Amino acid sequence: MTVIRCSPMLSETHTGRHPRREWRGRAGHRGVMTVIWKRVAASAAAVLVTVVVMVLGGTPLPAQADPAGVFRTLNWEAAADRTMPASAPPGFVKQWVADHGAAVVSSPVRDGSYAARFELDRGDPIQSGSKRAEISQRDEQPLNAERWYGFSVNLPASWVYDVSAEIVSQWHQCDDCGGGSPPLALLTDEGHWKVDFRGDIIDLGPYATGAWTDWVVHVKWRTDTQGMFEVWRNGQRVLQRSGATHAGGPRSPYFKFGIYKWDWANPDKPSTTSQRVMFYDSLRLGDQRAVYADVAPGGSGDPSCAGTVPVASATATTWEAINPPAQAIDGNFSTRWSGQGFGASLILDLGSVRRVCGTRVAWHLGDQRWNDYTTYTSVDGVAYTKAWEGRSSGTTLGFEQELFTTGPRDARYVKVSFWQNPQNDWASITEAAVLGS
Ligand SMILES: [Ca+2]
Ligand SMILES: [Ca+2]
Repeated sequence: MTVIRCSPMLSETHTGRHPRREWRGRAGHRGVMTVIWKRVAASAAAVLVTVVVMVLGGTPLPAQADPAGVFRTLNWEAAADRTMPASAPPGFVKQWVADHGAAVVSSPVRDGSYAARFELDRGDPIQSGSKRAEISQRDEQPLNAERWYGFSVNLPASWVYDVSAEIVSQWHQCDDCGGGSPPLALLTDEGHWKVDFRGDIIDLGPYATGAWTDWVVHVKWRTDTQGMFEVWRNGQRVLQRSGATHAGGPRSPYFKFGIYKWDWANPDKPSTTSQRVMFYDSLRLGDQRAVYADVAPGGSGDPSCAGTVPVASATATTWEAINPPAQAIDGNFSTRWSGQGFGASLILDLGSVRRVCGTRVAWHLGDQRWNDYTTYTSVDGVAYTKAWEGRSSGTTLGFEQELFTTGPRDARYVKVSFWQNPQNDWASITEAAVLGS
């Protein structure tokens, strides 16, 4: 790894663009007083700005994971969403013809009292050029969107093996983006779950019928190397890719779900079934502020990774006096731990050995700069084992959740080690939490 070492800053407390210049070339008492006065004035200005923002309705940062990152929940529990078969729920587009195409049912359900039922018959009329019974997002997704999609699918016993495939969720390129197959799709084919990622068919193994299968898909829609996507099935991450996630266009792909069986539009295509029925529930759509647990069906996902584990205390390998490690676990996103240098580490003590599966870390200035870091765990506080490594997004002040690459493990201590950011050599974490059970 190439480490970019920037000019060290004396402190992160004052975030002037070139703080060292304030200190240099100002010899003597008068110069120091000028500096102090400027800093007092800057602090007062910052407080004033904060007060003005709050008075004008600016929302202080949340004390917990930001539920505002979920911009749409569709689980058919709200009466206004029980619109089928006449129309799609508010904000979505209807893509079925026959009345049996989409309906609201009370059994089976993944959550609450209602779910959606989709039915596609081989003899159904053509809809949008093929055989489908789908609910679609509008084709108005912003360019370079980061999105979380959580949903649950129930394939009944009638979902028998067929040589002809079906898509049950797809991410469709924008309508003026050149056509072709969708860049990402979840499908059933020959008795297996499969993901089609830009023509690469990834087999996820046999599907189960008569049960809910929970899915979480996280995508950074990009046409350059900054893209990525990852997929969880029933709480376990089963797929992760990085790089471009779609071919281009003025907008990001839009989400569709239901049943799409293109072979049925061609009478010459072999298929041994004539009807498909499936159930769908617990859809949550999140943006870049969301984390896994915000959209996971049932709000849980992996039962061993159901929520945050209380942190008993925090320490660090280094810190500046006014930003001690305890401020990384005080529930306040406006206070932080700041430690200087390559490898500066925050250590969270859970008080006893727990089953842990990931971290949530919120970075100071996290919406302006990324941070490279590694997460380690330890049972005894002496021997640490790497659990995850990577880079924060640089796009949010809220929590960013990362699940351990190797899955849940037992640990009492979780260490977050900072390596670099593009601005300076300070590790500054406003809040950190541990996921587990
Ligand atoms: Ca429901
Ligand atoms: Ca804090």
